[in-house]
Formats: sequence, structure tokens, C-alpha cells
Amino acid sequence: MRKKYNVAIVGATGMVGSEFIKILEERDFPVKSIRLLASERSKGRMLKFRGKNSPVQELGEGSFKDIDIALFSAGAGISKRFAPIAVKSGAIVVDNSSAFRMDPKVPLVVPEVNPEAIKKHKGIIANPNCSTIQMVVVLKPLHDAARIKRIVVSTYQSASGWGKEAVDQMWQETKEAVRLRALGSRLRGNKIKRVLPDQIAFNVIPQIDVFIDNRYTKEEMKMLNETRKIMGDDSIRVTATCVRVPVAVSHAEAVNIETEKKLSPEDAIEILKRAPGVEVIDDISREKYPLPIDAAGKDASFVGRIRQDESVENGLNLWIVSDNLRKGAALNAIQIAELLIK
Ligand code: 3JN
Repeated sequence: MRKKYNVAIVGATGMVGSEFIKILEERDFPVKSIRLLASERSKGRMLKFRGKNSPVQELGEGSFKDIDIALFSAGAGISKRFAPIAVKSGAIVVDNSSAFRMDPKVPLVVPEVNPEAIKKHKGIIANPNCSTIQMVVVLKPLHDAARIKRIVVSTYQSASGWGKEAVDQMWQETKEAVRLRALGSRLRGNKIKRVLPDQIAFNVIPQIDVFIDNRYTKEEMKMLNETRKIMGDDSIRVTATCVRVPVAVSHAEAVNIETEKKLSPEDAIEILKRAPGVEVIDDISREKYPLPIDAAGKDASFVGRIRQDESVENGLNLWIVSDNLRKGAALNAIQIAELLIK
């Protein structure tokens, strides 16, 4: 009989938490028992797992007794405090926050890209940032074929990347703007709770996470540092501009790469059609390309608009879209857990 595992979800009531539950069910992960953990606020709420109600418990130091695998998605602060406690209790932690991603002792894993890195884990495995995951799934096979020297990426990130409250903000603002027929101007004097840096309805915001000394945001620097670590190549140059757009689910990215060897768009399409975790949607004669509303709820990193960058010797442009709550978070973490138990 297949071995089964006691699984804990930290942040069970969040948007990624719900995806964890759904994907464990969908993929028939060998779960012996599930422990749903969240803050005191959610204590006692009931969530369904495999048709059975399970109570949400308050996260505490004793939460990890007998747990084999703990999936964390409750922010870096919670991970820093509780992941080491979980490991001490004998669990292996797959952490969705930035807390340990750049720790040289912690593997940062995208199963399609660097599955071998997982072997070096000492109890914690980090799940990369959503924007990084969907990009490297597509770029790794191109890197293997032609060596990527430089990446220039602009993101179009959905509200759910920041969580439920950001989606609520977008929803409330949208209703208010429509009510006032104020689609082309700022909403004023409303009482809508704002968690994003500004109004997101009928707007785009060139800020994700906070600014740091070099005038970039943390999200932009995560894309640089994490890409190098996952691809195992510190020579790749990366520059990112991360933008919030009024989309609920799925991040999109306009990606420009410069390669050492020449790759035609046709070569790239052939390589990507065979790449694990990638789906090519690139039929311009029928005006087909990946869209956030189509990627939502799916597993792949979708790529299209593949074309030559004619401004340089060896360059390509790509458009990459993926469900940020799934491949960008819960699905990637569960694929890591699947590697662990294999
Ligand atoms: O906003 C997005 O689309 C992605 C946000 C990710 C995020 C938000 C707050 C804290 C992270 C992350 O995964 O890097 C963190 C964090 O863990 O630092």
C-alpha cells in the first residue's frame, strides 16, 4: 500500500490555502490526515477536504506534532517563526514566502527546472515568487538550448497575488466607479479598504511590494535573485518592472531575452512545445495568445507572441501567462512535496 502522510497547511483560509486543499484533492496526494492552521481569527471555521468538514485550528508551537509535510503560505513573518518549529517537530516544510528563498542552505525549487536541488534540503524547501516561477518554467529550456545572457521582463500581476483583501479592494472600487460612472478619474472620499498602494480599479500600479535603496521594488529584485538561483547561473542579467493590473487571477509577463546562440521563433516554439509544464498558444492567424482569464484554474505556464527582437543580434520576445495561485504558489509547492515523497 502507498505510504500516506500527515499534512499541515499553514494559512489554510487564504487564497493559496484554498488552492492547497483543492490541488491535494485533484492530484490525489497521499494524505493520511490534514491539519488546517490559521490565525486565531479563523479558529473554528470549517473547511472541506475530500468531502469531510475539517476545523481550522489556531497556529501555535504545538501545531506540528506528528506532521510529515507542512505547506506554509501565511507570509514571511509566520514562516520565519514557525517553519523552524515545524522542522524540529519532524516535519518537512515547503514554504511559499520569501523568508528562506535566498538562504544558501535552503533549496529554491521549480520541479520542471531544478528538481535535483531538492536533495540538499535540511528540512525547509522554498517555493519561489509567483512571477519568477512562471517565467523560469518557460525560459529554462531556451536557456539549455541557446544560453540566455539577459532577461528584460515587465509583469502584469493580478490582485490575488496580494491576497483576498486586494481582490476585495478591486471589486469594491470597481462597483463604486461604475456606480459613479467615474471610469476615467480617481475615486474620492470613499471608505473602501485599501491594501494595494493605490486605486486598482480602472488603473495600473507600477509598484509591487515595497521600494528598496536601488529604486527597485522588492518584487523586482526577487525576480532577479530567484531566477539566478533556480537556473543555477549567476551570470544571467535580469531587469524587471512589476506592475499590478486590475485582473483577479493570473499574472502575465512581457519577456525579452538575449541569447548567446541564435534561436529563431520557430526553433523556440518547437522547444517549448516539448517542454514540461509549458503550453504554447501562439496562433496569430486566429489571434490566439495566452490570456489571464483562460489561464486561471489551469496548471501550465502558457506562452505565446513568440517573435524575434529585431533590435539585437540574438533576441526573442515572449508573452507568458499563468495562474499565480496555482503554478505560482500552491501547485508548485505540492509538486515539490510530490518530489519529496517519490
Ligand atoms: O503581489 C504579488 O503578485 C506577489 C506577492 C508576493 C508576496 C507578497 C507579500 C510577501 C510575497 C512573495 O511571495 O514573495 C511576500 C513574501 O513572502 O515576502
